[in-house]
Amino acid sequence: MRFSIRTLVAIIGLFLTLSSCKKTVKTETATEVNFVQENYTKQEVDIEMRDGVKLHTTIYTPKDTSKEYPILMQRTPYSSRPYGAGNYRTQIGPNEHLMKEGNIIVYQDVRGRWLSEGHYENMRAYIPNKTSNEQVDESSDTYDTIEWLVNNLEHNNGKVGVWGISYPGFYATYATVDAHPALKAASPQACIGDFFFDDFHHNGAYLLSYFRATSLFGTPRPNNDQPIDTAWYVLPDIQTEDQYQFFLDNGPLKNLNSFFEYETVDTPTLRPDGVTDDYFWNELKEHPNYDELWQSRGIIQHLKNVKSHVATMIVGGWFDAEDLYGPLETYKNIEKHNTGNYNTMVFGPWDHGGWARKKARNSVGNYYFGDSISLFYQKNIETKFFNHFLKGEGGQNSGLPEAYVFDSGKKEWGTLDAWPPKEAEKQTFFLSEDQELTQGAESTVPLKFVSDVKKPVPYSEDIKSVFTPRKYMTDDQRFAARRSDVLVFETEVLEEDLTLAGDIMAQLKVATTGTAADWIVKVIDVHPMNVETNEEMQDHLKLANYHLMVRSEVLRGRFRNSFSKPEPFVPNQKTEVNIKLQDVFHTIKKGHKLQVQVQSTWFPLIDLNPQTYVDNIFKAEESDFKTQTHTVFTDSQIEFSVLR
Ligand code: PG9
Repeated sequence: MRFSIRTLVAIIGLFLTLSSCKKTVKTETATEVNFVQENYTKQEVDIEMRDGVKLHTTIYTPKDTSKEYPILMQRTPYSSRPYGAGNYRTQIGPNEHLMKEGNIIVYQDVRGRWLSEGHYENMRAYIPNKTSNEQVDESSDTYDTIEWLVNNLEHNNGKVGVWGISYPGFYATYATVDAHPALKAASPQACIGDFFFDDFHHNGAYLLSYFRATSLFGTPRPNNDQPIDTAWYVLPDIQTEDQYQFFLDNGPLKNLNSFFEYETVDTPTLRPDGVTDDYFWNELKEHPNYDELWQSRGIIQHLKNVKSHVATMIVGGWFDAEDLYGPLETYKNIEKHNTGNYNTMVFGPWDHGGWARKKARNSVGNYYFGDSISLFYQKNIETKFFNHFLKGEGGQNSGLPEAYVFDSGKKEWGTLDAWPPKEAEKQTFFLSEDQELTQGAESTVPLKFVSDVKKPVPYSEDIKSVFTPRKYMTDDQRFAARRSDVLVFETEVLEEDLTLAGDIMAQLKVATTGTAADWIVKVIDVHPMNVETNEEMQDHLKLANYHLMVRSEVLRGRFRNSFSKPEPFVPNQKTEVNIKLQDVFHTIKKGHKLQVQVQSTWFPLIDLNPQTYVDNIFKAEESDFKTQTHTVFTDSQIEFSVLR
């Protein structure tokens, strides 16, 4: 039997999907005693929403029916599987404690995904002031689901909690909007806030490193969007582990369109006007600016009226490469717009979803933070939160602080009564000549570097094909510091601890010979030359002089004044570019140095800026990409929030 190349690629892609799919669900293995199957019954129901669409819902109920239980629900685009009466997950609920002590645990395929009916929309827009049953969104779907559960499930105590990490975290946030009265506790974790600042974009720069995840969210379901119990999408197979070289050789983004012409769905492949068969790729490439499509789908703007019967605990990781904007902005906006609500945050030294893992040694990439940090969180924070509001007396006295935040420099938990801390003060450093970071600016000197589009600055030294970026957030930055197209500024060896607590604002004064440029700022903790290396460290690296990236961010220069109205640079004109870097809680310890790096390419984490202004980079031509000379002036400064 001969397979066409395309079919072969599809088969390989399907294998990769199954093996690398981000949200694998642990199901029962022959030897493993399945606690869930031993102690829970499972039922699957299709719950009808107000517009008649049915959402597939899997319900695990404790076999011990001598008492009543709260309902803990996760709504997900990643499937409520395994499907079928005899198939059970081996882990259910937010953590093992809540699974073992007994709760009713519910998973639901969101509208348009897997076995649920309807059409999927990424980050479906909220409809305020609904006037008909045809006006539905994730808020109304959650409301209708909770209404059915509390009225139809035996042994439920009438109280509901929601939780979720990442996209499921977004649905948990959504549940708090026009919340059902039975909803008493919500824990959005690494929750997406807005796809223009989380995941697929950072301040308008497209994350090319997310390329392989596109088809998971944009491939139309076959048979005209019918419910399906197996993965219908194929992750693009670029057939190499060297993503840097692949994307550099690929050239302009428009050369990627061919990956999004699907033969497997009943629609023609490339339509005449260049529209591909992936509706999410079409949205990405047709909407390069922060326009109505993205604005309408951000959830942060709708957190102005969270009912006080919903307690919220927002969880995130300081080194989360995917969703950092979301959890921070979700916590801050609930706090800002809803006085009197129980709203708290937990931020630890984790990557994306790290707090849910059970590994004793907690590290991110090369960097070790300590033992059992996530296990401590699961037992003493997350379980305590849900039990207080779903089984206990509820109310403000949960025994938990407003902000449970881990200092990633001191490597210890802090419990604060506000975030950012009220006592934090602004401290400004200048990007000075001689690669110095100084407290004052003597003169204004232009520091120039050539930004070569044929040799962009790698975002990582690793040769690895990622589904989404992750490890780079704590990667060593010496490889970049030693490049001529990366400007480096650092303090002397600190004579006392410097605790950074809150956001960071880079106020750059720049110029370019071109008419377009990206600006990347990295904040780095330079370790002493004589420290012991930890076991997680890659062989070619040592902790001695390790340049730990503590925070990084990009701003696509065209959006410096507005994310909706992009502007070119005027060649060689000194221009202000302000970049907000997400919050940190990190002590640069005595004996370490604080370093700042500035660069203009970060490849292929983000796509390449042509460095000549075009309306839409997704449609740029090869000829638009030009090497330019950029300048950073030494009256540029970086403002930290510092806790004395
Ligand atoms: N926020 C993560 C993600 C979204 C979209 C594509 C890839 C990753 C997540 O849901 O894990």
